[in-house]
Amino acid sequence: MLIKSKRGWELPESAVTPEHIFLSRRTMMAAGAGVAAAALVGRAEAQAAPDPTADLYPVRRNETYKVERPLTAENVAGSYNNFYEFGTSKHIAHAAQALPIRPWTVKIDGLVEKPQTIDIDKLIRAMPLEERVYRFRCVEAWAMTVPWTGFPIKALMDMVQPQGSAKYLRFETFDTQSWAPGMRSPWYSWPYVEGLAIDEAAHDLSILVTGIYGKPVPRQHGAPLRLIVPWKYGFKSIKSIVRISFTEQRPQSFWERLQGGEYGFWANVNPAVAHPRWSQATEELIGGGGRVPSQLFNGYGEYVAPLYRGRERERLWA
Ligand SMILES: Nc1nc2c(c(=O)[nH]1)N[C@H]1C(S)=C(S)[C@@H](COP(=O)(O)O)O[C@H]1N2
Ligand SMILES: [Mo]
Repeated sequence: MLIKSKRGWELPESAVTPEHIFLSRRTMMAAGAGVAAAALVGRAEAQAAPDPTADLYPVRRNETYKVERPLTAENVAGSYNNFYEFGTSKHIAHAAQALPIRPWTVKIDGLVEKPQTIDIDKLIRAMPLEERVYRFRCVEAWAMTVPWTGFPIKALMDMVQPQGSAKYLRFETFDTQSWAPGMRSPWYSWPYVEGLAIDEAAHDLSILVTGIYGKPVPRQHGAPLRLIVPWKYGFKSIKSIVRISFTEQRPQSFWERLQGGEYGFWANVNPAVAHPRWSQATEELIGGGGRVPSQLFNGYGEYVAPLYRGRERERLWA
């Protein structure tokens, strides 16, 4: 159900938002004005500090995973975002500047030999950073091609040493904060949570991102640490992570909990399996690249299809 809006690649929000949420937004907007003033003050403070990891960029590009598409323009990718903590529109980049990204710690706990709470700068400097150009496909049928900087989750797993009983990783975003106005919405169950099976997480394509376009990742893209799993729909790629837990039980993710009929745990890209409300056969390249066919596993099937052998009875495709 795609309707042309002013910019051809933008979906009308009513097409991609569960209806009760779309309707409630009008009510929420009335409450939003007071927060804006407080957020302005926070934003000025947050922006003042230089990024303490800026000296690390740009880093060497790993050319293993080739992408045939041109890169999406940096300003296009950086101004068309999904980050519901800051609101349900695509234009949250300005509001997201209120996110304080230092000091920042990541708690790694659960079924690991070396649980720890690690300072973000210590973590970034300890990990093997590289640049990866990946296709990125949102479940809403838009796509971009972006040079991420990050490190394989496998490197973090080697640091904390998962126990044999660990079967899943559960990722969590920061919890409710006054400077994140979207979190005042009663429709969602915060914080944002996502999960991966441990073999998916250990795959070389799965990275924790610290940068983009050869610079530290900006707040609207999920600073200072976000997940990228390029063969899955974009909602799996959780932003601004504060906690990673190794679990035996499969975690329930944010969208799965809200709307399980439309968004499942595995969420692998498959053009042949339609979303209940729209086709996934094609995708719009944001920034004017036109509409192109979508690809099974977003084009990464040669690398990741083996992960799903023996899992055929699961609901693998979002
Ligand atoms: N914490 C958090 N992570 C999130 C989201 C969100 O709303 N909150 N949106 C997801 C969705 S639906 C997409 S498509 C991508 C968008 O990433 P980008 O804005 O960097 O392109 O972030 C994902 N990670
Ligand atoms: Mo998305």
